[in-house]
Amino acid sequence: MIEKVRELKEQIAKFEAKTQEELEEFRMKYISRKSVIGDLFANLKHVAVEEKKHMGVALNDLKNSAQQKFQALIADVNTATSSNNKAVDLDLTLPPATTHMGSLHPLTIVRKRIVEIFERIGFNVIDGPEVEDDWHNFTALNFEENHPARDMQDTFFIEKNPDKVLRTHTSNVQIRLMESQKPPIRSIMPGRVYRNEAISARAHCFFHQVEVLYIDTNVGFMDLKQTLFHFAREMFGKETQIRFRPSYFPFTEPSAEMDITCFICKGKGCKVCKGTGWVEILGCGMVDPNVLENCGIDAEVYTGYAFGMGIERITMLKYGINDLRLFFENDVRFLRQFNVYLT
Ligand code: 2NL
Repeated sequence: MIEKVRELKEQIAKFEAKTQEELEEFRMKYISRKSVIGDLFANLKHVAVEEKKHMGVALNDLKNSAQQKFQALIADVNTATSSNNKAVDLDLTLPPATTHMGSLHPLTIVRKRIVEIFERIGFNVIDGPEVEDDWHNFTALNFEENHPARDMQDTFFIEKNPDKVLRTHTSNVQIRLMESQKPPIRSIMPGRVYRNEAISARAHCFFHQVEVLYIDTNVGFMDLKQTLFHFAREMFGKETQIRFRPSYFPFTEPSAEMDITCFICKGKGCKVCKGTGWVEILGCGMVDPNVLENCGIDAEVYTGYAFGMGIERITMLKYGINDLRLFFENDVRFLRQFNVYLT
């Protein structure tokens, strides 16, 4: 029997396994209850008393080496099978797996571009409150007492404080700036504004605006025109032409609306420009002297221009978006399309 134990020990030491099947073979042969070692343990009762102790020790030793070998074989088989797979799957010449990048919201892309254009020619960005008092949102801007914009139908009022409204334009920031800072002023104010409107494809209860203000001595309409011409060419391309149509705003005099040649059809006439070859992009004018005086700026010494544009409108034109609601629903199928920074 001791000879048998020695023989088995040798077999176990020599055993090699590369597959799960070979591993199972080892288990059946040397580990399981019905293995040869199990049989030897069963035979122990027939062994003579004086040899029993010696045999028991030898069998236990055999059992332990079988167990240890089994663990080692498990490790061997694992590395053998996984390194086989790796050798097949691993192609170091492949490009890395794509990671999903987030994208900027289209309104953010356009706002950043507009701001960048004006920062480059010396304008600084100013921010201000979205909940504003009547003075900074209406009165200082030369809105008449009974102007329709002051109506509940058009403006959101704060219930607990009838003097407070959700600003209807970013001009409140300009008023605060002119009240607190002497000219020259060259600033750009991007921000969210609110109007009490029913939500549709063409209107929403909030949207985004950029307004620009320039106050100094000797600022004239030609400065306004040249700045806007520069802006139009930077924003919509070098070939872009501009034209002005007379308009009216309470806070500017004279006032105008600016059109650019349609950048889709290059002025030939298409759906975007409704066949006219021109699209309206902003309102502008020379700051009304009353507004300057309201802010403590001497209108005999200083003049200025201002203009404002809706970011949604510019974005819709630029990307051919036909429904305002898409901007605010955060549908990833819509947002995902803007993972390129278009200029
Ligand atoms: C538009 C037109 C405009 C202004 C905004 C302005 C501000 C001050 C004084 C004078 Cl403090 N003007 N802003 C001027 C002309 C037009 O916006 O269509 N916006 C979407």
